Amino acid sequence: MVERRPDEAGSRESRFLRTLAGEALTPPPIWLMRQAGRYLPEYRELRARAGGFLDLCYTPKFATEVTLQPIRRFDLDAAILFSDILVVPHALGRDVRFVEGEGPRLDPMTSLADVHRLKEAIDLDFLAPVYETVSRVRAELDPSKALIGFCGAPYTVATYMVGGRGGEEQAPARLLAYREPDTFQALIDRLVDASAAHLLAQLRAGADAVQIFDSWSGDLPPAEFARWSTAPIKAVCERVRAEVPDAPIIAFARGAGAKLADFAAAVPANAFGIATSENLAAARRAVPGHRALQGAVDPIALVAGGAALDRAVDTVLEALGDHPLILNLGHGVRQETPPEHVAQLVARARSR
Ligand code: 1CP
Repeated sequence: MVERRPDEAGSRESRFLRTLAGEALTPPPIWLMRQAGRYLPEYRELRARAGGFLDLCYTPKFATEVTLQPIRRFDLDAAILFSDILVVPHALGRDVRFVEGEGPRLDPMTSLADVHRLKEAIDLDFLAPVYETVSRVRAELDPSKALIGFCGAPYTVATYMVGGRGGEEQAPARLLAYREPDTFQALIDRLVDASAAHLLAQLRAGADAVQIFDSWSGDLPPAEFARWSTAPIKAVCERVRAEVPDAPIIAFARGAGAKLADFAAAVPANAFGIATSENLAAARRAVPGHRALQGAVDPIALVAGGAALDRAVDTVLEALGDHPLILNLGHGVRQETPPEHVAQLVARARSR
């Protein structure tokens, strides 16, 4: 059992953590998925000095700095650890590379033998620099601001491990799940263990909350979604809560749509992420009670800026403003986003 600093949320008066505890605040706390990254000139400068993307992730001095850059610039309510969902397969012994201008590449896994070749348990020593980054960020961050740790959901991480890369509907993983469900289940089971251990290590190092990103499960038909997205995410939450009973958790099954109600009924998270394409009123009905919603400004409206961005912010605040809400995007900040537009989003949300 982990010791949590007793009056953590209260003493820090973190508006983000109060919202995860079920309070509806005006204005809502704000952070943005992919708030650190290439759209920021200070990120590009540091990235060039660090070498590769993984060097940046595994060098605490650099990763700490990159995590804090958007907080300094925009006064957001939460920082998210600068890392990637693919550090988990890396720490299970897979080869992970990031190809400049293209994205992640892994050696595709095709058989049960490949699953058996994974490390028995995630190598937390290998990821020690990540946890050191968490501790450094927490020490440097203002007490009123929260630090979010994260992992990819087992399904989304499995799609990269099986396909070797992102791509069209993540078809290789879906094909394996239909053809050899036992093989795919064995991989998912390994990832449930590894993801829970990785989230717990981040919480122990000082993360205030954790988010589970399921970026690709929204495409699945309902029965497959229940098996490969809902059940493993529920299992990860239960493993985490068995060790840290009050761990604040955000679950983001991007594009869950009409599947969100069943997902939220099964998954014991404090908040649910809402993608750009979702109907906000329906999302609100799907998550009853005091559990929070997080989203869902269109990242392309953030690129556009101006009156379109103001309208996009207002639409979310009008639909969800009296519900516990964490204002965010429906997906990550895009590289072509002018940084001033992030400042505009924050100002608009805080002016109401
Ligand atoms: O400089 C660069 O070239 C790196 C681009 C980059 C960045 C900034 C990648 C490669 N990852 C990240 C950071 C990252 N990734 C964070 C850090 C914190 C923040 O939000 O600011 C987080 C939370 C992620 C999570 C992540 N990685 C997801 C889930 C969320 C999502 O975007 O759907 C996924 C699917 C990945 C895989 C990945 N890593 C990087 C890229 C370009 C991708 C997507 C590849 C694809 O399109 O399939």
